[in-house]
Amino acid sequence: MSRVTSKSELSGATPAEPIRTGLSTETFKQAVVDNLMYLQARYPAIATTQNWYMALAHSVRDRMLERWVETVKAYAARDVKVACYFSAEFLIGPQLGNNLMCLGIEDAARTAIAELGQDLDALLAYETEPGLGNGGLGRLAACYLDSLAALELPALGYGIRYEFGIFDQEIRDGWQVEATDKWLAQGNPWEIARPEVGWYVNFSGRTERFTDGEGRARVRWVPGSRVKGIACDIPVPGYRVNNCNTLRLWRSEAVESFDFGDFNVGDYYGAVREKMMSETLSKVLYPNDEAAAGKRLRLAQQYFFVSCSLQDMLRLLEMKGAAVEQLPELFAAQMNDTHPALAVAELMRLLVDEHRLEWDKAWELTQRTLAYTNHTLLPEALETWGLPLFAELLPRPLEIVYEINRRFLEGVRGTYPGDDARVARMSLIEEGGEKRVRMANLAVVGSHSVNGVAKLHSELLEETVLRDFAEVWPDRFCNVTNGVTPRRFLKLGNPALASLLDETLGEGWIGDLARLRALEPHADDAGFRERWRAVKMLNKERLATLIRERTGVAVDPSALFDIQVKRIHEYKRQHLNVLHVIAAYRRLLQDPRRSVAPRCFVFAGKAAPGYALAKLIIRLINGVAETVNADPVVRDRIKVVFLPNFSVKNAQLVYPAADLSEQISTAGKEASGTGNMKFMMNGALTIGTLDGANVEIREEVGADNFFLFGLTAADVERMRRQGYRPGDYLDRDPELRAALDLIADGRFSRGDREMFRPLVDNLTYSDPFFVLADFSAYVATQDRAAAAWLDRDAWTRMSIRNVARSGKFSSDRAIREYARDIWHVKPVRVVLA
Ligand code: F58
Repeated sequence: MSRVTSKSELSGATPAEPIRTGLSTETFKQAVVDNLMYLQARYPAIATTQNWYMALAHSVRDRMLERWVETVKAYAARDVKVACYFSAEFLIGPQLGNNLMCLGIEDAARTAIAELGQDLDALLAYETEPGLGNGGLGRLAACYLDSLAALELPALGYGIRYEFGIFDQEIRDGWQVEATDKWLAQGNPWEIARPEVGWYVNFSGRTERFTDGEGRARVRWVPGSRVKGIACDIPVPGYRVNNCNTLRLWRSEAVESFDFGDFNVGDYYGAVREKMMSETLSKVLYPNDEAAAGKRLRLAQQYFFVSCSLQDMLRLLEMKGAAVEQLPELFAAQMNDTHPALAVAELMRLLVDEHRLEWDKAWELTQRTLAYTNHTLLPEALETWGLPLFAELLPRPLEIVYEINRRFLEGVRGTYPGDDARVARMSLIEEGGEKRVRMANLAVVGSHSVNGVAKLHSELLEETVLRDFAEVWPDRFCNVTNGVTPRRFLKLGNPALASLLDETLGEGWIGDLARLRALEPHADDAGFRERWRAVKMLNKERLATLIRERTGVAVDPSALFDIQVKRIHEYKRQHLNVLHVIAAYRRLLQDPRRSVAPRCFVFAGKAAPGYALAKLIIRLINGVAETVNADPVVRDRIKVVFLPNFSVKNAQLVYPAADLSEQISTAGKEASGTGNMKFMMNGALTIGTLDGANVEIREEVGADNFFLFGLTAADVERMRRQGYRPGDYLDRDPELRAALDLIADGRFSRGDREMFRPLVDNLTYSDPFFVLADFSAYVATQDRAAAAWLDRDAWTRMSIRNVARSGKFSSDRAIREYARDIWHVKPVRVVLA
């Protein structure tokens, strides 16, 4: 193969740029060709898309490495405090485009790739994303990593390197079918495995008390098995800064030496089995289910990643040359929900058993280091682990939980003598029936800070599930409203809007999203509104193409795009949306000449594989789509689409194309929502309930620019107490009755009257999420939205205003609050040599 060599390099006219870091087109081309050759033994004439993608990804990675290394050095300084984000999920999305954008080398790459006869967009589309999360919680973690790096804040993400991430969703005969996500099949160019950074994690076995050489009573954990965690690091470049943070994910591996005993006595297969079990630990991400199920492997995963991460933190502390007592001055660890809550017990174990600190000192350090973010109020989603399982898998951590609990409850009894009910509620152990460990209680007790993720959610937390704790420690509780990164969800996903903003506001707004407010006066400029609509149209055409490719359905980009994308769950009420679609369909059937603006209803989202009703809702959406899209009377006015396999990658195409954002959860159930923010930032108007961050979105944008409907959280609670009867609403509202009857009569299931019976019965007889109670208000508000859409200029003004007022929902704002109020970390500028 002949080397692509630049003329200047040959002539020696100018000093040659280093191939692995240079940014000129010639150098970049050479780098890509070198990476074809030296990583893959391929040459351009025979290279596949995979080969080109890998070669390009490695060329981009090479251009990040110096920043990465210098960042590690800068953060290793003795006086730099580092924030560690502990999360079982990081839904980071495709990396290539983001990294090109952060480094500011997209143009260089595009030109180089084009000159090599390839198309950058095709390579971007080719990339498989790491689906290492279920939904909002995992994506939030990824947005926060992005902001931490962009704000030059010293931070590390700690999590699990699942071999199989969230399942791939296929739709067959309208049903969701799950397929394994083989994201690593072609290799992952973004990670660097560090076999030299590994930690041992104990499981099972027993504990022993002994007296050490200094005469101190101590405990030793004699494990039944041990697993090794190997660090796999992924760089997290900050947008246009030198900081490049690290996402450190742990992969489990068998501990060779541990098996030797078996091996030596001839139990070779026993040793191999042990090895297989160890490697199973980080195999698969658990898809969220109706209830937090007592899965042994999941508990093992949680302990595994928490233990590796804490051991790693303590080692980094030592490398700073600091004493273990300085832990809270130099590290803050945020627990993303209760999945990492075992950190409370494990940090105590490491400090007491391994570092030989006194209990009280260790407890003080633990509490000052840890903080906890809650993401749900749903009682069934609060994690608990059965005691027998906990005791068998984690005997030493359980003893520590007991000791924490004993001391804690002693305090509670002191403050509230005789209040046994309170003690029972606050205990880390749930009694009655099978005993269980309550992870939220453990997290609250072991942290100095507890926050909810939107104002309303934080208030409800303090009034309901964590009320007793908020009463004892009011100062421990706070709110940090979620945010999303405008880099990925505005600039990368919506380049047309980003350029219009650059032109209108000047560059720099992306790092200071409050500056979007300056858009407001432009809403009065007819020419600007015209351009705004052109951007939206372009994005709708882009989504229409994707919809066509994935579903075969042709949608009209000039129709109102009404979109609901998120996990499928009863509380999120996709079925309320479907009922409105059916009502709109029926109205047209009854009055075919009725004039309505064409609307395209788009749905996407995965259902947990074990959540039958959620899967039935997907089936219903597809059934309605099949019927409506084929009906000659309505099909030019209503289209219904279920876009399969919602992911970060296709989300980036969805949000920019939306006119109307559906945020219709039962009030009091959605902790925050973050999709609502992504839609807003891309100029969609919201139809929604007073739930989660919707409340603050409405506050920012103003009541006139938000389609509000439905019961409040207080209404819902009151109705539940008084005994809610969904049948009353059916009797009162013929349109609702008719919509439900169409489902029951088999209109959307080719005449099959059984298929949707569980859903119809659920709504008719129990309706736990108040779908029927909110239906008429929802339909009336949808009618208001439809009327508003007809005045295109007024709609565009509202769209502009939504973007202008979206600054608050940048994850930069959220991260600044965490940094200032909870972690006390400060920016560190990274200087390149
Ligand atoms: C989500 N939780 C909340 N959990 O539902 C949403 O309101 C919020 O905006 C978001 O967190 C970020 O704060 C969520 O996504 C999960 O996916 C869990 C994963 C592990 C199993 C149980 C569900």
